[in-house]
Amino acid sequence: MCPSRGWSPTSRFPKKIYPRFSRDSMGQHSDPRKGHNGNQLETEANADLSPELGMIFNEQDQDVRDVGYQKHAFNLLISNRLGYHRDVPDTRDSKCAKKTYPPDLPMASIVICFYNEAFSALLRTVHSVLDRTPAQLLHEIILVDDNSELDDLKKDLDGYMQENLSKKVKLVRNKQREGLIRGRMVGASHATGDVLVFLDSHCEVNEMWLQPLLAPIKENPRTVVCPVIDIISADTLIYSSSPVVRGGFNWGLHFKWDPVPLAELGGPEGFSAPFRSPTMAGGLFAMDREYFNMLGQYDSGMDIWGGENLEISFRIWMCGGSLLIVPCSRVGHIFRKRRPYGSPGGHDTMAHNSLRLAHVWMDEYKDQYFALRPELRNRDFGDIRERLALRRRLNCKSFKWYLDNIYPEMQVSGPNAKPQPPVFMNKGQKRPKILQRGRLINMQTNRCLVAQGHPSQKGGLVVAKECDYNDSEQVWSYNEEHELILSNLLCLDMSETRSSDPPRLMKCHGSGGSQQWVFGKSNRLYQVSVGQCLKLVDPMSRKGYVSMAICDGSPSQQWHLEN
Ligand code: UD2
Ligand code: MN
Repeated sequence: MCPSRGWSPTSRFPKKIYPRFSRDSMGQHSDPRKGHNGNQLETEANADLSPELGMIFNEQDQDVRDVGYQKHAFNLLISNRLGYHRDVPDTRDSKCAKKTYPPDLPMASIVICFYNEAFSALLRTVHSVLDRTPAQLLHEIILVDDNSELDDLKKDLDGYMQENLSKKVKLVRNKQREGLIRGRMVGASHATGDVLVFLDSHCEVNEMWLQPLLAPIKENPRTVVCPVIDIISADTLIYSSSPVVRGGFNWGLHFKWDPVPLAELGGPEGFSAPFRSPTMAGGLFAMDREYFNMLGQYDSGMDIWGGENLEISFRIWMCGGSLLIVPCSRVGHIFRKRRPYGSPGGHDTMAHNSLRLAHVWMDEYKDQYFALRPELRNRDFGDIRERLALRRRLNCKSFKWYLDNIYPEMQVSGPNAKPQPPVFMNKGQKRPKILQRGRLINMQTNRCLVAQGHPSQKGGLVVAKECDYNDSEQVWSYNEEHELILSNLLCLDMSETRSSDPPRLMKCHGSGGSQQWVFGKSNRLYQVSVGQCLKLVDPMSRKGYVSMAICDGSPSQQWHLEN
C-alpha cells in the first residue's frame, strides 16, 4: 500500500485518453466560487495537445498549481479546470456492454470519507456517481468530513450542496480527525441502504459501474466485490484503463498487485467474469450492509491510514465470505506519488495497524512480518481482545487455511520454502514508437540543446550550445509517449513539484507527467506536468542555460526538432 509509483496498477503504456476541454464546459461546471477569470486555452484541434490543459497563463495559475501539489499531491490547476462533470473513456471489455442485470438489485449507500480533499476532486467524485448511477439504485451518498482544515470544505461545501445537490447527498462531519477507518465506520453507521459502497474522495465512476457490483451481492450477500481501479494521472488527470490484476500482499504487509492466474479466468465469459482476489486495495468496494456489520465492520483501534484493507480481506476469506474483482465495473482513482497528509503526532499508523492485524489474524505467520520488521516485535499495539473475540465468535478459519486455499502463490521463507517460477506481468508491451529524431534547436540563437556533461549522466543539465553535426550525442528522439530522449539514453525530465528547477536528464519512467513534452503553437515546447514552456535564459550568454517559464511565444521559447 505504499503510495509509490509501483503501487498503481499501471501498465507501462496505458491507453491514453485526454480530457475534453471546451470553453462551454468551463463556464458551466467549473468551480463557481473561484472562477477562472476567463482563461482561454488556445484551442487546438489536435486531441493530442490537450495535455495543455495544465498550461499556466499567469501567477494565479502558477499558485493554484504549486499550492495544489503541496496540499494534494496532484495537479489542482487541471482538476479545477475540468470542472465537476466530464466524460471518461469506457474502459470495459466489449463483452461487458452486452451483459444484462436483474431489475430488482439492492439499493446502494455510497460512503465517501475525506480529509482535506480538493473541492473540485471531491465534487467530481460525487457528480460522477450522480451522473452515472440509475436513480432507482442510488439510495444515498454519505460524505464524511474527517475534520478537514481547508476552508472551502466548510461553508462553501454546505452552500454548494444546498444549491446544487439532491437531498440524497448527505454530509456528516467528524468533530475530531478519526482517520479513514473509523471515518468509514461513521459513514456506514448513518447509511440505510442495502449495500455499502466505499469510494475514495478523488474517484470518477465509469459507465454502468454499479450494476455489476450489486448483482453478485444480490446472489450471495457474503460476497464482497471490488471494481477494477482505473488510473487517473496525478499530473495530467488523464483517465486511462488499468490492466486486470488481482490483490496480494507481501510479508512486509504491503498490498501489491498480482497477475490473475489463468485458472481463475477459465469460465466462458473469460476476462469479463468476476474472479477471486486474495486481498483488496482498500478504497473501492461494495458489501452488503448487514454483512458488514455482522463481520465486525473495521477494527476501530486502527488509526488514520493503512492496513485495514488487508485486515478486512483476511477476515472476509477466513470467516466464510468471498472477495471478488468485477472487471465490468470500472472506477478511476487519482494515484498520487506521496500521501499529502500526516497523522496527528506523526505516528506510523501503517505499522500500528499492521501490528494489530498480524496479532489478530496471522497466527504463527506473523513471524514472517517480524522477520522483516524486528523493531516492531515488542511494540505496543493497544487492546485487541475484542477483535480476538470476534474471530472466535465468527468461527473463522486459520491463516494457514487462507494461505493454502486462497493465496497459494504466497511464498513462505524458511528451510522448506518452495521456489516458484517468476511471473512477468506486463509481458509483450512494446517500446513506444519514435515519431521523430533530430537536433533540438533554439530558433532565436540556432543553438542545439545538448547535455551539459555526458548524456548518460543521470540528473545532468541540458544547455544550448553550438550545434556539432558530427556529434551523434546531440540527437534527440521524440516518441509517441511525448518523451524527449537524448542520444537514446535518458529522458528530459521536470520534477513534478518545482517548476523553478531547470529540466534534467533522467531515466525514462514511461508514466508521462514529468517527462511529457508537447510541441505546440508558435514553436513552443510545452511541459505537461509543469504547465510551462522551455526557455533559453539569456541568448547573449555562452553558458546556454535553459529554464521553464510561462509560455509567451517569445523567440527565446521557440524550439524545433530538426531531422
Ligand atoms: C489506499 C486506498 C485507501 C485506503 C488506503 C489504506 C485505494 C484506491 N485507496 O490508499 O482507500 O484503503 O490504501 O489505508 O484503494 N482520509 C480520511 N482521513 C484521514 C486520511 C484519509 O478521511 O485521516 C480519506 C482520504 O481523503 C481519501 C481516503 O481516506 O478519500 C483514502 O486515503 P488516500 O487516498 O490517501 O489513500 P490511498 O489511495 O493512498
Ligand atoms: Mn486515494
